Amino acid sequence: MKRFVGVSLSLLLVLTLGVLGLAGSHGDHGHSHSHDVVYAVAEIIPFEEGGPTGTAFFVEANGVVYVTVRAHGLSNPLQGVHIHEFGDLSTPAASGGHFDPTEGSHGHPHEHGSHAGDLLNIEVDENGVGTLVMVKDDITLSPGPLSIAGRAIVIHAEEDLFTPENIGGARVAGGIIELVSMAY
Ligand SMILES: [Cu+2]
Repeated sequence: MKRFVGVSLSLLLVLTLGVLGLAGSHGDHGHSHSHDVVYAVAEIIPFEEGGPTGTAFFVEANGVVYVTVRAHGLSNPLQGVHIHEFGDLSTPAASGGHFDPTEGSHGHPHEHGSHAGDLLNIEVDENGVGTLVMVKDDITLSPGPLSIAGRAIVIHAEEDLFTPENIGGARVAGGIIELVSMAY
């Protein structure tokens, strides 16, 4: 299990750096703080034994947050994933509702603005391995009202249809989003 997490984290890093076309973007020494890159990781743990496990990797750069999730042990082709308000996974309900700093509505997109915590569904292959990659411009890792640091990422059992009634069913796994320092 530990090994899976390690391997998958390296994979996420490679994927994300590929998306960013990064490394080079650090070359701007002496420039403003807006060029700082911030990283966070969440180790995703099931609420019940035998449930899904995985890793979420977040990179804040260029004013957006790149989100990459890999998980295994998933059971449906599409399963809802959200950032929930509280970094408490002691019970499925403890993480509260969707992170919603702008008082939006659940959806993707939503005419009144979606919840900042609404992510895409994770796409699951026939082996139960899921991947979710997306870019968010309405959350941050750095401190502020939109920061998801210390909050929870939660995977649901079913597809999120982005309607108030169908947000993905039961909460099956989650992880707390923790800032990490990376040296390059
Ligand atoms: Cu949720």
